[in-house]
Amino acid sequence: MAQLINGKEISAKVKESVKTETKEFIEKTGVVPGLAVILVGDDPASKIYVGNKKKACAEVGFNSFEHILPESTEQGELLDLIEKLNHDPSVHGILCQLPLPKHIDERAIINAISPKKDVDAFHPANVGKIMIGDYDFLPCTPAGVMELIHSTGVSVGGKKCAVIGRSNIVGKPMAMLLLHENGTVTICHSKTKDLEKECREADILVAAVGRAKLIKGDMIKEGAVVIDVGMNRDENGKLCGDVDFSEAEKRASYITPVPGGVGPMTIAMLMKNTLTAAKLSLKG
Ligand code: L34
Repeated sequence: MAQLINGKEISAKVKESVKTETKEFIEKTGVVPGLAVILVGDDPASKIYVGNKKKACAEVGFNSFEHILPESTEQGELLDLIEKLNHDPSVHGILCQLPLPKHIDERAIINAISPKKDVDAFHPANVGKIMIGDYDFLPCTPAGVMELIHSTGVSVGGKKCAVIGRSNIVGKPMAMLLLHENGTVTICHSKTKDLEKECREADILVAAVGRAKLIKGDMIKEGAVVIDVGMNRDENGKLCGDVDFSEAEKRASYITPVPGGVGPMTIAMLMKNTLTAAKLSLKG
């Protein structure tokens, strides 16, 4: 039976260390790190995630600035807000919760955020830096996954890693972070010929597709580390991941639950990035 990787507990430790460091930073500089979170529309899941981010800011001692805008918000209005936040000295991190309504060009919004305040690390300048391995921020979810893998004591070096999903937000940067730690990485996607085989060969499996219980128990290598990034609803409306947990835990050595796995880590890493952004702001 697999050992559970407790994302709640590990994220609490990360936040605790950010809190301690923040206190020292404020004492030394008088600057209180500030995070602006923009939410457009009323997607219920996004509301929960944004609410959790606001709560985490309070926990670690940051200022948080919430901008809740209606679904009908025009792209120009959103760009104006971002421009204002780019120039606001009390705001060190800017995050625009995705997905955005269809009439807004996500790429245009991401590109408008100052790379120094881009705590998601979605801006092309930051994506490029990550590719080279010389970066200020790592994207929150992949960085959180790396922390979860580290917590197991299993080293990535030389291991076969399969990343299922190739999004710009999770799959692609995830593969890059595993590569930085010398994993042999395969990225799988909807056109992959034999997903079962690719999964079964993986010592470390990261599922980030967004399809409930896509990864069955028999697709998992005996003793693999299984990280489930998925956030789906099952047939009963219950929160579940991309991995069929009850089957997978019989084969994996370590596995993350959903909820209580990757989700809380995403938020903890966002706190870490916001503190980094506040420090960067003093470097001019
Ligand atoms: N810009 N958009 C931007 N940055 C991000 O980093 C995100 N992401 C993803 C969606 N859009 C984004 C998040 O914040 C996913 N995500 C996220 C954040 C937090 C949680 C899940 C996803 C989370 O708190 N999950 C809880 C359960 C929450 C619930 O009850 O629904 C957990 O324990 O997994």
